[in-house]
Amino acid sequence: MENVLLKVDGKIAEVTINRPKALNALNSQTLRELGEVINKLTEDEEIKVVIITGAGEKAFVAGADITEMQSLNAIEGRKLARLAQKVFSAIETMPQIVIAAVNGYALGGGCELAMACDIRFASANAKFGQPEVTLGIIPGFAGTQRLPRLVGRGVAKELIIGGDMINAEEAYRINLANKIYNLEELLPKTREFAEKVLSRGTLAVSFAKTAINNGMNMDTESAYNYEADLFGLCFATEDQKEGMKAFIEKRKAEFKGC
Ligand code: DAK
Repeated sequence: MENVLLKVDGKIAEVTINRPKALNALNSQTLRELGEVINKLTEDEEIKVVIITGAGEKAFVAGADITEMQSLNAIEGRKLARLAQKVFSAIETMPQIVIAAVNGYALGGGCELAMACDIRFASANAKFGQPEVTLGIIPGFAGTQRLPRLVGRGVAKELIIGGDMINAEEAYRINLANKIYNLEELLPKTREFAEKVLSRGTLAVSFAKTAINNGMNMDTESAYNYEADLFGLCFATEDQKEGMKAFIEKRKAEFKGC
């Protein structure tokens, strides 16, 4: 693959969008490659955490590729949007925990990619934004849907309608970024968090992700029921038995992910 790099270290996979000359902008080839990598990782039961980042020190992803996009007709535009939406939904629903290490610009499709991840850690130089209206379009990779769910309707409208970029501090303040680190610390700290996730009951972690994602799209009573179902399912796992036994025996649990 040319534009997406995959590095696997034990149970952690690191996916790097690799078009630094175009600030890692997502053209259709990059989206297809990202889709292939995500599908492969989804099927890989050894992998428990996925980190997504951008190559270089300037950008996570500076958006969809404007050069490629400028000449699209309506049908081609729709096709591109469906391609990206499928890839981003696959990221959101994969059983592994996905962390975006936002190492610079996360604009347009880049901000939408970060929002499809479970958690966003940002470098101090990161900049977030949905500048689509400055190009005469609206966010089309689910930004109008994921942003209000993350930061609230009013702030999402301000960002999408105003089209301005915000810095990492502001992204942190509005809950778009979970944490801010110096650029050189971003990946080590992200890996540190990934290691922590690995030390937890991996099935429980995955169920928790599913409960939050699916429950947010249900009415509250159905969501409570759904949570109870998944809570019950935990008692069918070895991890639950080991976790509670270890607590009672005052030792650290050794989870097997089954
Ligand atoms: N696409 C293509 N190339 C890009 C790019 C992008 N999004 N962003 C940057 N580049 C390229 C620049 O053209 C430049 O290339 P060369 O001129 O060197 O060949 C190189 O990356 C370096 O960029 P700059 O020279 O501009 O670097 P600066 O530091 O001066 O500025 C910047 C950095 C991030 C502020 C600036 O590059 C910028 O404003 N970039 C555009 C950011 C942006 O507007 N992003 C949102 C894109 S719109 C759709 C659904 C969704 C979407 C689209 C369609 N469908 C329904 C079909 C999503 C849309 C978007 O994401």
